[in-house]
Amino acid sequence: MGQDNIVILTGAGISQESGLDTFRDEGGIWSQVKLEDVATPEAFHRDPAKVHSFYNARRKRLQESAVKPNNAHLALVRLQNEWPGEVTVVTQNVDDLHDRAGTRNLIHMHGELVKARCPTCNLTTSWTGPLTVASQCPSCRLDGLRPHIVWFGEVPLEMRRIYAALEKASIFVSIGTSGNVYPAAGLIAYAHKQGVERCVELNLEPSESSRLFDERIYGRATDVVPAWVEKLLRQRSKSSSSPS
Ligand code: BV8
Repeated sequence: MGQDNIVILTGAGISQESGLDTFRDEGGIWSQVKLEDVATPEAFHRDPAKVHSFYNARRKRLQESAVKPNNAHLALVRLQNEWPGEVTVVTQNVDDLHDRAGTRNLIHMHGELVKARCPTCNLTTSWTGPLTVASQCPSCRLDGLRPHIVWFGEVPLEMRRIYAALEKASIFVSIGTSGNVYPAAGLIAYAHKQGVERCVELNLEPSESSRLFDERIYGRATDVVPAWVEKLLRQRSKSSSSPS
C-alpha cells in the first residue's frame, strides 16, 4: 500500500518543446530511420558506423544552445522541492534535460546519450563528443565502445529500483509517452496491481493505455505539467491545513 510518494514516468513528449524530436509522432525519429537499423544490438554488430552516426547526430543536437530544459522539466523539480514525500522520476529519454533542470532521484531506464559503455569491461563513462568504431575505452584501452543506450531486445536499467519505488507510491504520473515500449508501458498496470491510489496521464493525446488512468489531462507538456503540479501542491496544502 502506498505512502506519500510519487513516481513519475516521462517520455519523448516532455522534451519535444525543448527542440528534440519524438519517436512515433508524424515526422518523428522512427519515420526518418528504421529502428531495426539503428536501435538493436544486431544493428550495432552489423554496421557500428551507422549506429554511431545516428547517436552522434542526436548527441550533437542535444548540446546545441537552443536545446535546454523547459517549464515541464522545471515543474517536476519544483514538485521534488515542495512535496513532503519522495518523488522518483523515471525517464525513458536518453537526453539529459531532467539532469540539467536539477532533477534528483532520477532513473534513466533507457540509458544516456552523453555516456559511452565498454562492452568488454563494462565501464560507463561520460562522452560528449562523437563515438567512432576506433573509440577506445579509457580503462581497458580496447576499442568497440558503444553508446550507453538500451536497445530493443536489451533489458532496461534499474528495473528493480523502479518497481520498488512504485510499491511504496500513492501517485503515478505518466508524461509525454505514447505507451508503446515495454516494460515502461507496463508500469501503469504494475501501479494498479500495487494499489497506487491515483494514476494520472499528462500527454498531448490519449496514449495506448490511457483507459487505465484515473485522471487524464491532454495538452502541451509546458502547459499541463506546471498546471498539474500547481494544482497538486495546492490540494496538498489545503488538506494539511484543514482540521481533521
Ligand atoms: C525488454 C533506444 C526484456 C533509445 C528505445 C513484440 C515483439 C518484439 C519485442 C517486443 C514485443 N512486445 C514487447 C517487446 C519488447 C520491446 C518493445 O516494447 N517493443 C515494442 C516496440 C513492441 N521492448 C524491449 O525490447 C525493451 N527490453 O523488453 O527487455 C525485459 C524487460 C524487463 C525485465 C526483463 C526483461 C527495451 C526497450 C528499449 C527501448 N529503447 N530506443 C533511443 O535511441 O532513444 S525506445 C524509444 O521509445 C525511446 O527510447 C523512447 O524513450 C521510447 C518510448 O517512446 P516515447 O517516449 O513514448 O515516445 P513516442 O514518440 O512514442 O511518444 C511521444 C508521446 O509524446 C506521444 O504520445 C505524443 O502525443 C506526446 N507528445 C508529443 N509532443 C508533446 C507530447 N506530449 C506533451 N507535450 C508535447 N509537446
